[in-house]
Amino acid sequence: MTSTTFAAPTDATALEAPVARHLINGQWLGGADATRMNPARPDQVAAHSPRGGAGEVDAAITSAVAAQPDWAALPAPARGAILIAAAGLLEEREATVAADLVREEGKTLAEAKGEVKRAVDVLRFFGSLGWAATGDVLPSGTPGTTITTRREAMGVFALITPWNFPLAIPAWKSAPALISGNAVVLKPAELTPLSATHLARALHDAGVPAGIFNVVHGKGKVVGDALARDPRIAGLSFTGSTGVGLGLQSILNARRARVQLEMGGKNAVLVLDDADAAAAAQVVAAGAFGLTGQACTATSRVYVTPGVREAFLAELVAAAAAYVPGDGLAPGVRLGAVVSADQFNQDVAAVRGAVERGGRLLHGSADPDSTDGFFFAPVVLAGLSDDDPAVTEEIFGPIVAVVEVADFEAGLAAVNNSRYGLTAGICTNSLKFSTEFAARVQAGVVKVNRPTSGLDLNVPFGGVKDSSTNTFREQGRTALDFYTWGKTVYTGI
Ligand code: UN1
Repeated sequence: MTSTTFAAPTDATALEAPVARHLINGQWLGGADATRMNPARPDQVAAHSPRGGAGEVDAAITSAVAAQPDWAALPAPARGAILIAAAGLLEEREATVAADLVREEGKTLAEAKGEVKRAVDVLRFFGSLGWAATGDVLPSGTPGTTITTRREAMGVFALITPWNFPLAIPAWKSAPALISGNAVVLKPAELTPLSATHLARALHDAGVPAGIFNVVHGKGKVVGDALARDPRIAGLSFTGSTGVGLGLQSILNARRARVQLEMGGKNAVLVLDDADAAAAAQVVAAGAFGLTGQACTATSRVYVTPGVREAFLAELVAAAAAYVPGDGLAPGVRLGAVVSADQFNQDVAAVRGAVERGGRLLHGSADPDSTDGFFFAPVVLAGLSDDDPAVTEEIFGPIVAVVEVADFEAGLAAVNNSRYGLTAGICTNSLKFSTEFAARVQAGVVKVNRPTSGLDLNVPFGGVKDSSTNTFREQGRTALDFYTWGKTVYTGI
């Protein structure tokens, strides 16, 4: 099965799936060293990709360092026009890009198309910021003096991105870096090499100069580590697990380079007595089971007060039944495959452990069959204690634990009793409780009567506690702060 090939590799015609390539100094390079199987079709190859090493990282950074000053010297609207042209190319290629994304990641076609649209919108949003003001004019206490602030490119940024949004996350890190005049070296997740290559191809075809946008595929421990340790990298933005993120942070901090981390979550929703039980169940199901629960913003804990508990659980079980798992490319499938055997086994182990500790399985199974693909029906667990690992630890699957709490105060305390603080939700019709919740919850994103996952691209995103570096936010105009340094200019005339 061949849908797309990148460059014109001599060996690719013999291969049965698309081939991802490194993009280094404007050249498509690398062989088919790694094979990615489709998580929904265990016998189908989804992609081939090269495995880079220190040599590829060095070549990419060297070309980025050489090309960056000319890129930064271009007028910002000219850089923006290239990003906007790349958005158009990605949009034209939507059918291929979305299908490749489904085959390599497992999510549904509707979710993949949504992700392509998001990447397109991100490129257009940051492209249009080429025309926007990037500083202020301020008064000075000294007569005859004006103060202006500027934001300037910093050089070369390393981006390390996960498999769960393999197109949108590379886009929302690259676009603010590029519009600000930086060069980029992207290391995408090894499980999903095609989506990042589609982004690279759109940027390359739209006219991003050689060396300004580079992709090096390969293992995190090899490519990611080499990027983090290279002193020519001005900063590194990472989305992935908390363990890996904290390791990268210590490398970057040692040489005082800039670092932005988006890591784990254990996002909770508090459902109060006054909520509409059916609407709350839809909100929780979308947050917990959408994207197969494989989002760091996914809902995985629910605290519910006694008056609505029974009705909410019945509605949640009914809502879960509508998330039929299967091949994301098949019609009617609402729950895509789990990304890999490792993740599938972790999900199974988490559910089995919870059941062994006395958890009641209200929907789903502790023994799913993965012979025909990593399909995992949504799991609703009840009867667990507050400190059960299924209630406190990130699982990253379509699994939600429901715990009863006495009232709003107890619920808020339970939501905040976590090492993580990415997103948090409340379902209520009370202005008083929703306002109190938004003010007192320890999370970077708060959703009232809306799923914890799903973000608008024009507003800041990031978490607190172990979810994030708590410094620079992603997305929206705020994203530019990470990729630029500030300068304050006093002018006397
Ligand atoms: C979303 O909820 O739409 O990796 C995006 C993640 C987050 C992005 C979530 N950084 O899941």
